[in-house]
Amino acid sequence: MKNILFDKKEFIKCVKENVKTLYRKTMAEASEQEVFQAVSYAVKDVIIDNWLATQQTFDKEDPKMVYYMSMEFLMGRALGNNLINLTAYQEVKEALDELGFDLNTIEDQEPDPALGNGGLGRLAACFMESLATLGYPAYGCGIRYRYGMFKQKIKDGYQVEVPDNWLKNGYPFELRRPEHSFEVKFGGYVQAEPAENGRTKFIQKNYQSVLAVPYDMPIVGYNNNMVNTLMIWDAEPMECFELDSFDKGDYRKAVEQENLARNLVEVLYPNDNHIQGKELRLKQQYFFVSASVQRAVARYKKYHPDIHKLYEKVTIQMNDTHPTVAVAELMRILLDDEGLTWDEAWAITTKTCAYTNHTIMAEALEKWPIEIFSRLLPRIYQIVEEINRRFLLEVEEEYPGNQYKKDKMAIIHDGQVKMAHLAIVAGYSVNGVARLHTEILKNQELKDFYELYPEKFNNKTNGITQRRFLYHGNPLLAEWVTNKIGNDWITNLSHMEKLAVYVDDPKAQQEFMQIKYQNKLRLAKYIQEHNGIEVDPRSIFDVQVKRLHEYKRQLMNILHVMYLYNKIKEHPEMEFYPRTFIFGAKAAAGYKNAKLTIKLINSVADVINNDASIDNKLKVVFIEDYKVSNAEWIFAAADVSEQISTASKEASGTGNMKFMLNGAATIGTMDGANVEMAEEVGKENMFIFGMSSDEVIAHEQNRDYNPMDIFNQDQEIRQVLMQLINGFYSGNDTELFRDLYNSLLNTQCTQYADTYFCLKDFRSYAEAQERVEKAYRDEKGWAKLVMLNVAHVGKFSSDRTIQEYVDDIWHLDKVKVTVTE
Ligand code: 26W
Repeated sequence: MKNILFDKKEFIKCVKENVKTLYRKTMAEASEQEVFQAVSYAVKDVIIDNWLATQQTFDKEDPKMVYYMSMEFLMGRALGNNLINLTAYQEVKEALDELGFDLNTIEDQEPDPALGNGGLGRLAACFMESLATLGYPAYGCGIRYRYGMFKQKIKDGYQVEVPDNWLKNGYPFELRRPEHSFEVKFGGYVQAEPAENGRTKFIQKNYQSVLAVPYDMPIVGYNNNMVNTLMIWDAEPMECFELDSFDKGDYRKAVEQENLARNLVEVLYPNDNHIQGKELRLKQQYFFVSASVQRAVARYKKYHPDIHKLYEKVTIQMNDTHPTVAVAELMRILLDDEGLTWDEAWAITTKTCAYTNHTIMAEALEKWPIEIFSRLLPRIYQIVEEINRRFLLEVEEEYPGNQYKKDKMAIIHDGQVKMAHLAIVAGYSVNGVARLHTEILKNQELKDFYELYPEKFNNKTNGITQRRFLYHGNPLLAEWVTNKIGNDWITNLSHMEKLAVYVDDPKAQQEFMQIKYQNKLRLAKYIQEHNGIEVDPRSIFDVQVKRLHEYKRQLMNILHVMYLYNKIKEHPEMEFYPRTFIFGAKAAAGYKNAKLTIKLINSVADVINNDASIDNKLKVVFIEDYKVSNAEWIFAAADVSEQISTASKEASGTGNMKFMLNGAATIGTMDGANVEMAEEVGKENMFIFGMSSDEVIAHEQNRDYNPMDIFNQDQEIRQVLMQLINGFYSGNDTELFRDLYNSLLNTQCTQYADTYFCLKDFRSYAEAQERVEKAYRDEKGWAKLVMLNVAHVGKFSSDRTIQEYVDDIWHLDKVKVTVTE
């Protein structure tokens, strides 16, 4: 099978052949899952040719590579996007039609590879796609979790977590590469021995080890023959050792090692923005980082004799602090395996590693107890100690006698290893993910480091890939855009600007809103099938989909719904444009208030959706199992995008950009990338409300906010809050939602009540929602507003973000791949 791109017949033949050899079946006998597998293998065949050609080009041209290290890659389904990027979607669709199958249904058979939690993991996936599309050589490095993000079921209004066995039918787009396996060592102790050159050798003894085996996944660039690689590591027991030690009678250790391998990659920690400090998580981190750094160094050494110039060909980007042990692992390899001096090794490492910060939430900052860290990684710990020792000398030099500074900035302090400090000290670049976020890092959170190393700090505002979130997710709008302005937007989103000439054109407005309506019908059908709730596609679809977290304020959203319901009940005559409030969110399994918020949303939905007296003016829907695949449909169908985090808390957000791209209007705070969206499209074309980040930070510092004042003064807010504890939404159970009530008002529960200022911002939010309704009633005005949003979305392509990383941090050259038959 050579080229499906232009040969439908060949493709059909290949699919039939695959069904036969894989399942010993004819097409008529094959299940949809089996057809999915057969089609995917046929597609992989095509990809492989390009993949080989890409590797050959790398071998020949010897370009610098970025190794993007991330605990999470939230890839979403591959089949549809691979077809789009191979520019074969239409042909394959037609081929499958001929075979009597619908491509959409076949795509639906693919499990969502959900090897990530939320924003950070999905960003990594967008970045991989943009790198390939722009023609930059890159490896993604991660973990092949057996179980990804849990599947969410809603039972009796509560979230229930169900394991996500994504590999159960086999995953056609991965390739096991045992020839690139590496050993990773844990525990034991370090022995210092004199070496021939008069130096000291450090040897890890009595350790346990596992074999890291990579699986490669192809990352297909758009229409350019480029195929980069995502390598995700599986852990296998070191078999030879097992037999040996059995012979030596050390059976227990052999079994332990086998268990280590099994447990290591078993499951993704489903926490977002909150660390638990679990030993197994540190093991996962060192496991994939050690294997990836070993592979990077091995690949470099294959072509280059001089290890001192590693940084000329290799750059490592650390996606948050999770892979920060990379710094010490690279030092270890350079010192212990390559025999370099400390200064030589440090000079290389500090030109190779760079760090991206994704959050300022205190509970997300990684700190490891020395006890765990040094026991698990004894040699790595020694190296970190030495990095810390030398760093503190540097601080002493800069701020003589200032012990306070040293305590604050130390990498190891108070019994803990602070990963962010390690990443900043050893990295040559530190970046935030939106302008406001980077400014907060420089002026507040990382102020001390910014003063010491101003040249390291820079901003890279996040972006998203339009190939997935418009072309694939919203084919109707994609086609419309192409008809209007041509298809340059696919690889250069700034071309969307050209739509500006249509925003006042009544025909274009009408077409645009008709497409939105079609997408709302598609989502309404999904909701009917999955939730059994009937929603009116003519109502305003007001959507908040993202991880559930108190700082994202889903609670404020649902409190506002409760408030609206009270108003409608009290004033049935009041004009009210029908609205459907749609939520989708997973809560970390141990996050109580987050889970209770899900229960509250579902309870409010129960009451409101079953109240015939309000004439279908309000509907509330909680979409079960929000994930990349249904996200694409949700963005396409949204009228209103809820981006309502407490200002200063959302580093960037990327959902905000996906909604904007699909023609939804944003109601939001001046937080994260919302600020830059407002700059691009104009504040008047968004619905901005709430305190600024400066105001929030001032209240936090002065501790002068008391939500009780609002409770006492605002009758309507008080009524809503009382409904949390008077059984109104809980079948008379006054205790069910008490914790939520307390989180808003009771100072005994948290350090201070209403930590995220839901009540403080409530009135401003409600008022902004009134503006939304008024704007929506003006059909032409609304069409213009959302079309302007689409026209000004250009900046938020991950292609732009990646180009900035390349220009300012990585300094890569583009590669051109040609495929010869
Ligand atoms: C250890 C637990 C843990 C897990 C994930 C801590 C922290 C994280 C991430 C840093 C959380 C995260 O996904 N942050 C999000 O990153 C996105 C991409 O940059 C931003 O758009 C979001 O604003 C930010 O919350």
